[in-house]
Amino acid sequence: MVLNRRKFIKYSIISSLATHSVGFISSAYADNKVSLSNVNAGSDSDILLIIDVQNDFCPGGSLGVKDGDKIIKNINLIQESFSNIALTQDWHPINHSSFVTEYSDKDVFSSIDMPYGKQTLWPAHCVQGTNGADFHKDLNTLKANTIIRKGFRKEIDSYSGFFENDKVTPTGLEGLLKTLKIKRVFICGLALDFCVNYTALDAKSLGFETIVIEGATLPVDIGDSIKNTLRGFKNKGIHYG
Ligand code: VGL
Ligand code: ZN
Repeated sequence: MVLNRRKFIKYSIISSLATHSVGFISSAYADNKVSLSNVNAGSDSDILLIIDVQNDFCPGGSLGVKDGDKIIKNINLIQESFSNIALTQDWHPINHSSFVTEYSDKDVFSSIDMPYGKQTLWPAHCVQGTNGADFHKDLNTLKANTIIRKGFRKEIDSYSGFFENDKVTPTGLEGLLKTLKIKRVFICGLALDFCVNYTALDAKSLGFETIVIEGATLPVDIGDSIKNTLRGFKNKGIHYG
């Protein structure tokens, strides 16, 4: 029965990871904060998107997010409340054009002009079929409806779970959500300032109510990436808390 599957996300679950979130976020952007204690998440029109919880984005990985593995416990707890869950998996060919290793004269984290716009150059990461591309062993992957892979075309990167970085090549996630009659999209995972950010921006512009779960995401933190992400959430009406 639908009613029995609806559960409340207890704020205690979310706040248990507060020490791992980025300190200034809550005070600087207090007005778009949401208290998940009031959000009755988990109805059939809600989905939880778990972005890129893969070994290369966790400590020890080639693009490791500090404490990235510490959010996994929280993500697993949150999953218990949802009947719809989709995982994304960054899935690059070994010679992907976003890898700094493809260029002899470029620095890591510098950017280059691609036909679709500016592209940050990353250390090689999430190479198809490698351990770095696998989901972290602690992540519960059993409940997910589906796994969306992205970034598998050599010439184009993909941060968002919905569209590649050209903003037009779809991953298929939009179609899935529309078919499932999803209204609200809850987003967690790695990294807050890149793939979580672009997934949230696309979710919102596609018309979904969009909530990024603060206690279940962490940033890579390059330049002003965190500040820009949070400003964008605020400007676009993406809930963050
Ligand atoms: C990501 C950089 C490159 C992410 C993926 O998951 O945030 N960041 N590829
Ligand atoms: Zn990538």
